[in-house]
Amino acid sequence: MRTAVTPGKYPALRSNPVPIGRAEPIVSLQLVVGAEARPDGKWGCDKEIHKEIHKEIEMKIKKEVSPSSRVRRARWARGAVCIGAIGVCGVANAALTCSQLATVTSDAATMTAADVITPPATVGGVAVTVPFCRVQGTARPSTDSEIKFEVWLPPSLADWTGRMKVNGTGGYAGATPYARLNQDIGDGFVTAGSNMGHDGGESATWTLGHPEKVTDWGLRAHYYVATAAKTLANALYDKPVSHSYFEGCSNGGRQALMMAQNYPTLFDGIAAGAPSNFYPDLLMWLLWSGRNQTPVLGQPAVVSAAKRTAITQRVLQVCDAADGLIDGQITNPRACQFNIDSMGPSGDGTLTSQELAVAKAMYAGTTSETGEQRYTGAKFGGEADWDPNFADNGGYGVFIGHYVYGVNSPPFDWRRDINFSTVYDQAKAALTPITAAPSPDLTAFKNRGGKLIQFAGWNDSVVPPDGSVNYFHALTLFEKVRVLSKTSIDRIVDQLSPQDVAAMAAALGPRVRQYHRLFMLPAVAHCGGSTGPSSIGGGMPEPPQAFRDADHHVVSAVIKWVEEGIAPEKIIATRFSGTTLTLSRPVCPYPAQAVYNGTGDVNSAASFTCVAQTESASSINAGDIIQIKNSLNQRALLLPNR
Ligand SMILES: [Ca+2]
Repeated sequence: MRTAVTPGKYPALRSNPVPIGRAEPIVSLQLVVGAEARPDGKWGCDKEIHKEIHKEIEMKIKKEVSPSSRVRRARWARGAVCIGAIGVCGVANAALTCSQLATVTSDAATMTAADVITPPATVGGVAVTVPFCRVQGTARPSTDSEIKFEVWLPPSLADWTGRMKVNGTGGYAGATPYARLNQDIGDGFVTAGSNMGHDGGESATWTLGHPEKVTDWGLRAHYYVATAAKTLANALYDKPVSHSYFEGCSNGGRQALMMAQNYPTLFDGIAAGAPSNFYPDLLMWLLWSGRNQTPVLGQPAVVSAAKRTAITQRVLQVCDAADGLIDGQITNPRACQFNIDSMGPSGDGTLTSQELAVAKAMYAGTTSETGEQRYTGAKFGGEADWDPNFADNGGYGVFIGHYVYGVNSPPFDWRRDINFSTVYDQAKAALTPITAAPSPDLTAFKNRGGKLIQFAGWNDSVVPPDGSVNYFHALTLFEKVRVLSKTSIDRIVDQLSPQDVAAMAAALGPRVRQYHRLFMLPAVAHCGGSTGPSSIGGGMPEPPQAFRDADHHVVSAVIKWVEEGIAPEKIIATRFSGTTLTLSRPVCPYPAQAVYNGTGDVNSAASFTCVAQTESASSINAGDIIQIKNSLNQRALLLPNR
């Protein structure tokens, strides 16, 4: 079954399509200016002149709108911060009308329409409820790019909170998230979203022969969307955006971490849900779990839905009470010890040997043909939420065929051609530069006051939740090693032990929680679903408006953190039947856990308290160490901004 790709079968393996390490615009500018300024007229850089010019540039940069933005630095230096055909350069000095926004240009983007929308009206299939200015535009950072975006702006300065938000999208995107824009505009945001550079949806056919479109989707689309949104807001209100936010779940969560790592000046607050930030590894996990669960396309899954539910029920019998309350939730699945063999042929026979093997593969995580573990897997308790068809429905294998191997005929048949050794390595090498956001180096983001709320469901089998926990661990370890030499860091990472991880979580977790807080949701699947309370927004289900506050809603919480300096000590996750609240439960900054007070309604958050926990070395397994190393070893993967 584990057929390796025949050597040479797909010779069109792509070389790295992204010019990593190309000069930043400001660097190029300095060199050019320095060269032109040499008194002897010769081509080359005079060191002293270069220094003087550098100083002058830096002084002028400080007066720019976003002084920390390298992109704006370069644009200022080119004299190119202009607003459209009316020729307003630099900071806008006169507010434009909505319709005049059609004349605005921003970095690589032009506007295609700008209209006042007045309800009742339907936009993108969504019935809008408040008047606003709708701007449509297209960004083309490459000749093959077509990033179609929308920016919705409150009609007047008085209606605007001063906030801007860009909304990420899951999967392969391909459509503007209109419902999210509609909610945001009602909440007074300047709000934006895009197709991320293609209209192809989940089929992945749009990727074949279009590496620039893949780069738009994977890396840079939101840079242009955010830049356009800021420029438009400035033009409409004659006032810059006060605070910028980003939210997204799944691939939107990956984009969220991509923003924090690679575009640290764009956003002040970020909500990152179930992030697929170890993207190439995640892609391989989806194929691993897909092929194990459904080895033959079109045939039923090996482990039926009824059997998956039976496993979860058995796991709950063993692990539900460990948190002090039998309620169908396992507060910390990492502490759950369950012997799946007890359900196999050597146990009570609930599972056949084939079914048992699939369950074990899901828990084990991606494993190479020689038995080397490569990525973590699903947690105990989430079996009923396993999705045997996710890989087929998402076009992930097709993506590898198209992008990594550049083939359509013969097609890359992922069930037949995938392996978790060479293909894994080739796909990771090709995809990392434009899709992965693994670096724990958030220095630039946190130094300018950025705040990041990360969250995930423990029952998520699409993006294994250990990835979020281990990114937190990588952040704590990076706090320890950040000042050391590369050689020293490499040695520490190479020798990393569970004891190191646990020790740093205890010692430096508080420092990380000054800018990053992780909330793990029990009995919640991928960006929602399952039986637990999951309405926290940010790409998870949105609670009703009355619950859209900093206590219940991650985006509202990150806003409060940024604007008032008050960090969330808990998020009260909610669950509704229609509009009726049926369940609420606090989730706590990891590794703290919500503990039942012993009295009171178990369905009410008021009956629970966040209690600090100590991360135990025994809960950190080999797969965790792989992920943490994966993050730390890619600490320098801070890509060119554009
Ligand atoms: Ca429980």
